[in-house]
Amino acid sequence: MSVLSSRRLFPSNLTINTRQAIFAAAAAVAFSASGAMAQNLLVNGSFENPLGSEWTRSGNVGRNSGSGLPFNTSDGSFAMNWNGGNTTPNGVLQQTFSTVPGTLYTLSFDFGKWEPGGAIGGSASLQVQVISGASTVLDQTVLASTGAALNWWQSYSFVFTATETSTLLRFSDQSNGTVNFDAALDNVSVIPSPSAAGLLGLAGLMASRRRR
Ligand SMILES: [Ca+2]
Ligand SMILES: [Ca+2]
Repeated sequence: MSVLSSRRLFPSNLTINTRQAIFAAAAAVAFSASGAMAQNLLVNGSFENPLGSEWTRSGNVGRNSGSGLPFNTSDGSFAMNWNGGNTTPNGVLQQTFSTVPGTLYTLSFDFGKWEPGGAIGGSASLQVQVISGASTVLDQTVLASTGAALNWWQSYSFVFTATETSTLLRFSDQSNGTVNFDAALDNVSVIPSPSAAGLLGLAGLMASRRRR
């Protein structure tokens, strides 16, 4: 929508504040509509279904029921448990999804540490890699908070730009211990990010309304 066409939406007898309110409401609707269309590109990202071929898994990482413990979930009834019991922290979990080269995406997930005996174990951490084709476009390691008997879930978000049509998301357990704690992962999503051009255009439109 151009500024010129948007002006025609407003009858001339409306006050400027009313026009601004209408425009802000329209912008909010546009934003929420775009959000509703942004579906998670990952399959079974909250681990609510038994793991099939969508996730490739190796090492000590398994799916746990929140109701059956050993820990609560951050979303739904199931989450992934890393280095369960006193097993070696060597789990790897990955999923491939389709991407559009040059497009910006947002990866979000919840990560936490379950330490029923208190902060007497090591550090729970997870390496997060996104590999688009042969290019590593995201490589981060997150460290869980400590000091709570149940998971202290924390939400993380990262953005990356895909370079190929097929992109791999990989989580690898980097915890420096295992006794007295496990690491936990839940609620993983990848969605296309609002384009920078679109956001700038909307910001400019809002600014032009405010100046009037
Ligand atoms: Ca879940
Ligand atoms: Ca453990």
